[in-house]
Amino acid sequence: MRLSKTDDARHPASLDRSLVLELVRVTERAAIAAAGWRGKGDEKAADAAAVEAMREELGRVHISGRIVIGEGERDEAPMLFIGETVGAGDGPEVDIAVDPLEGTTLCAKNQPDSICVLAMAERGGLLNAPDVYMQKLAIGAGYAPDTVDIDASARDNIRALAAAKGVPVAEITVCMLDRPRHAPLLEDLRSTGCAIKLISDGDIAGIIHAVNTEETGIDIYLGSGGAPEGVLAAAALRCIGGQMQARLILDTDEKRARARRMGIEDPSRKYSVQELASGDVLFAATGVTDGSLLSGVRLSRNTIKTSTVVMRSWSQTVRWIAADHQR
Ligand code: VTB
Repeated sequence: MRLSKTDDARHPASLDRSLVLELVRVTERAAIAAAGWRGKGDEKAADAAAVEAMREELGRVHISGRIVIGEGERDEAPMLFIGETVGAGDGPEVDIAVDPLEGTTLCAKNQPDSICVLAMAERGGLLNAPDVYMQKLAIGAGYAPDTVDIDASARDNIRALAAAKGVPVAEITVCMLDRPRHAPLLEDLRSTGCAIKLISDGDIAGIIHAVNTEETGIDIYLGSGGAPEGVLAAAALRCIGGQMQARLILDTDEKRARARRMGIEDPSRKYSVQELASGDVLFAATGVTDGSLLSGVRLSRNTIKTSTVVMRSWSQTVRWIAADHQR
């Protein structure tokens, strides 16, 4: 992954850098637990295994953690619910966003790109997003800030991006979730002649790929997906660069009220990467099934191999960690 130093790096390094390795242990443990459920057709069991392992391993980390993005509200999730206190309780106060098993369906069907994800920030650093849809747009670093805009039509954005990149529109590749709700967006994009990579799940990886164009060939991520996944993707982008714009889709009174309870005053606010994840941020993801970002967990008779990426916003270091665990 190409590093792109940005001004972001110049905030104080408030999170102890040794936490980087602690986070790797957490997502590794979750991935190993979920791997036992690959291809078993049971999404709930796979998710529960990842949640339980992640929570247990987090309990060993010397932090006073608070879950701000998790498995849901306290009454609907037994563990890693929003507001839950996690960690050993003897360290810095941090906020944590988790997606213990991103792509539960992918895992249950043993399809590519199921990953375990966690981000950590200083207290107040992560948007407390309700579990609603979020409109998302992401492009790589190196474009002027006003090149594309979430409020412009997809067609205009693709044309502007192609012009800024200096290529014909036909050479622009968009990544988006393959969903019926995206039919109008798809039609608009098709009219431009651009290429579209449709993914069945996993838009955290989709957004990371969109800013990593040289390796993936993907120029832009567009469409709506989960808001929690949007905050996690922004945490990664704080570490690797790239632009993102997002807006919560609060289309009912109930959703607006829920967002208000979580501190969101303006329901139509447009968020930048920095507004989704600010200050010092760490991000870790371990592969469960083989994917375009990470290899999946390899179980053999004596060892378990895991593959993790861990990033730190302050230094913009991206580490790829291949681990052999003794069974
Ligand atoms: C995405 C994607 C997830 O949900 O956010 C998506 O990242 C959004 O919800 O992997 P819909 O499935 O309702 O479109 C997932 O696909 C599954 O949680």
